[in-house]
Amino acid sequence: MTAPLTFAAEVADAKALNRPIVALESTIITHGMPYPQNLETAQAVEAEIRKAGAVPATIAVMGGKIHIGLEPEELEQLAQTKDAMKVSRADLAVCLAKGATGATTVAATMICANLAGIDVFATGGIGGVHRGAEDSFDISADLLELAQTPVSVVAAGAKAILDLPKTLEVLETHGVPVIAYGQDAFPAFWSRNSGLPAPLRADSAAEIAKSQLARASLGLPGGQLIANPIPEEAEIAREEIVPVIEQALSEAEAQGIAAKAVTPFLLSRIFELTEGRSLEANIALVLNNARLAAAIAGEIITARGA
Ligand code: PSU
Ligand code: MN
Repeated sequence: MTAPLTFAAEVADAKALNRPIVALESTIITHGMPYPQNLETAQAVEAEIRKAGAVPATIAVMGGKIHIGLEPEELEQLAQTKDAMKVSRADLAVCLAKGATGATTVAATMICANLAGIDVFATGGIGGVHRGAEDSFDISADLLELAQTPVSVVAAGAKAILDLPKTLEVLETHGVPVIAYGQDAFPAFWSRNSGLPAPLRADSAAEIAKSQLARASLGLPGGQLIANPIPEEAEIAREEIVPVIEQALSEAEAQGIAAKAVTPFLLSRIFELTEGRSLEANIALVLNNARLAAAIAGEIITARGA
């Protein structure tokens, strides 16, 4: 049995013409942002990728198929689906078997992108090691996916709702290159600087493309995490965001929120508590990541042709 992939027309054309393609996840749409901003953001991100000379492929599971790229009406439908499954590596096959609608996380989107021959993926933030993981064992499958699936993921670092030092440690243990773009510090989503140094740094899309290809040539499995800092004008100061994060975390604990529900709960509380300010920043950083991902996808094609 081959993987049940179905390609949007635009993505099928791009593949046939060997044009750069950027994969996009869908959990950010169904579980990461409220409607209608989720739809507006998804559309804006796709437009940004086209403007940068690449083709967007938003990935989701619908009707027993993995969709590589959504037609405009499919995207609208997904953005309004209230009961979409949050699909990570563990859930993908079950979601397909059920014929359910599933929104793919970073981990599942990497798997699907790789099956579709797409090398680069843009998102907002990745999952990581949750605070208190020493008791809860809550470590996102995103980290282990980066260690085994050859896709470069462009994100704005990880949110400070996570334990960032432990997240970096787990990535290092599993041999995942964590590469800050254009600076030495590891960015922390809403803030450009987490206060932690990034293990690696790159200053051009071409260099990032070359290191992804070099990894493959060495027979090393896995991808790369490209940590792209939020644009300066969109940044939220740490003093402003840290107390909000602390409040959301203590509410989650008090309400006994666990497992897959933790990240969506924290995201929606932080949006409410900042009255949309966190959402604006979130949108700005995703657009910024889309631009860099498009450039990397273009450079990979150039490097392969050379
Ligand atoms: N972090 C964010 N926004 C998101 C997510 C994480 O800042 O939307 C989503 C992504 O889809 C990510 C997933 O892959 O949550 C991680 O969930 P978990 O921690 O349950 O693996
Ligand atoms: Mn988790």
